Formats: sequence, structure tokens, C-alpha cells
Amino acid sequence: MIKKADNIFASPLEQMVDFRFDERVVDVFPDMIQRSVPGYGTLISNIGILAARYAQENSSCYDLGSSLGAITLSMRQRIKAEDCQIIAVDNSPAMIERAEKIIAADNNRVAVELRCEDIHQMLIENASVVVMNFTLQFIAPALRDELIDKIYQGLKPGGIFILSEKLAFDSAEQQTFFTDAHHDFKRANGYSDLEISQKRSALENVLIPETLSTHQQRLSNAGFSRSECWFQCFNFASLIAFK
Ligand code: GEK
Repeated sequence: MIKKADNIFASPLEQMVDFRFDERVVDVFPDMIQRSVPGYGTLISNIGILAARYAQENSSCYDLGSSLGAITLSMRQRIKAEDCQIIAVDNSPAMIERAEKIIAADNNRVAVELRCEDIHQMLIENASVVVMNFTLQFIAPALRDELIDKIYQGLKPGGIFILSEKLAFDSAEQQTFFTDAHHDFKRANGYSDLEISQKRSALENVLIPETLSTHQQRLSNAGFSRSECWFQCFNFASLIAFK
């Protein structure tokens, strides 16, 4: 598939509206996420490797906020457990429509079910692996505890939850260092200062990052016995939590 360049925020916008996962974003999504999230490719391939280790026979692996199915495809390539299915969920119809075509063009054998559904409404059951790769940050903070509790309850013993997020920092010094480093990363990937600042404004009320300790405390409160930060690049990190 030809990758279209993301220039959504390249010209000055008269009116700034909140960021939405609509058709315009779907068109440029692979380019946008790779140029905006440091380590994205490394995360995708290694989450497939982790999923393969923990996927259990006769269980489900969930990709919550699946977008175009990058995590689903990576898990599908790696999982060897028998009778294991992948359930990919996103509430953007444009994302699911495009993901259907991408998954149909892939010929690995693990069954995949794509659902256009809100994460809050869905049931999570008989899960051995649950992945949220940069999705919790888009969920209203007041609803996050309940969602993580639901994931914990839906996991089988021995199951894992992988949570990748953009991080916030308590200390102003740390926050400035990581924000600057991230903006340098975006500039190095061809984004202009105008694009960086307009995208930042569009995401302001939509993407709400939390600190690493807030995430780890929530995971522990939900019942997870242990969580490890297995990846971090600048202010983007991934945790694995064990049931
Ligand atoms: C990847 N995991 O490529 N219910 C379902 N989906 C939701 C909800 C919700 N309540 N809120 C947001 N989404 C992907 C990247 S992108 C991250 C995930 C980013 C969906 C939303 O439609 C979007 O597709 C995804 O979560 C977040 O590894 O763009 O930074």
C-alpha cells in the first residue's frame, strides 16, 4: 500500500478543532504515527513477540484501539497457540473499514474479528493477552480505572496486559526535557514548527497523558501482581502487567 504523507496541520488553520480519527487521518495514519511516536516500529514488532509468549490455547487476544491493525497483524504473525483468536476493536468507522481491507490482504492463519465498537461498551472475556497501544490516553481520565478493572477481570490467570502511552512528568524540568526531545524528533522527521504547534493544540483536550507512577498505581489497584516498563523512548513508554 502506498503511504500518504501527513500534511494535515501544514497550513495555518483559521479555526482549531479537536483532533478526530476521521477519514482524513485514516489516509495518512501510518505516516503520521511513525513520524510522531518515537520507537513505534520497535513497539509493534516486539508486542508481537511478547504476545506469542503469553497467548494461551483456546483464548482471545485483544487489540483495543486497533486503528489500522498494526498490533493485530504483528500478533497474528507471531502467535502459535492453537484455537487462539484476535479481537480488534476501534470506535472509528473509517479506521475499521480500512483495517478490514488490510487484514483481508494478510494470509496468516490466526482468526481475526474486527469490531467497530466503543471500548467502554464491549465485553472482555477469556483473554490471555490484551494490548492498548496508545489508546488509553484518548479515554477520559474519569473512566480509566473502570476500564483497567474490566481488562483485569477479563484476563485469564497467567494473562498479560500491554499498555503503551505518551507520558507526563511531575517535575517541570523533566517535562521540558522530554517535550523538547519529542519536538526535535518530530522536526527531524520533517514536521514544521507550525505543524507541531497546531497538532499540539488539536490534541490538547483529546490526548491526556499521565505519569508512569499513575499508570503503575492503577494497574496495581486493579489487581495486577506486577508491572514492568519494558520500553521507553523520550516521553513514550510501554508497560507489561501480569495477572
Ligand atoms: C496502533 N493501536 O497502530 N473505543 C474504541 N476505540 C477508541 C476509543 C474508544 N472509546 N477511543 C479512541 N479509540 C494503534 C494506535 S491510535 C493512537 C492507536 C494515536 C481509537 C481511535 O479511533 C484510534 O484509532 C485509536 O484508538 C488510537 O498501534 O493515534 O496516537
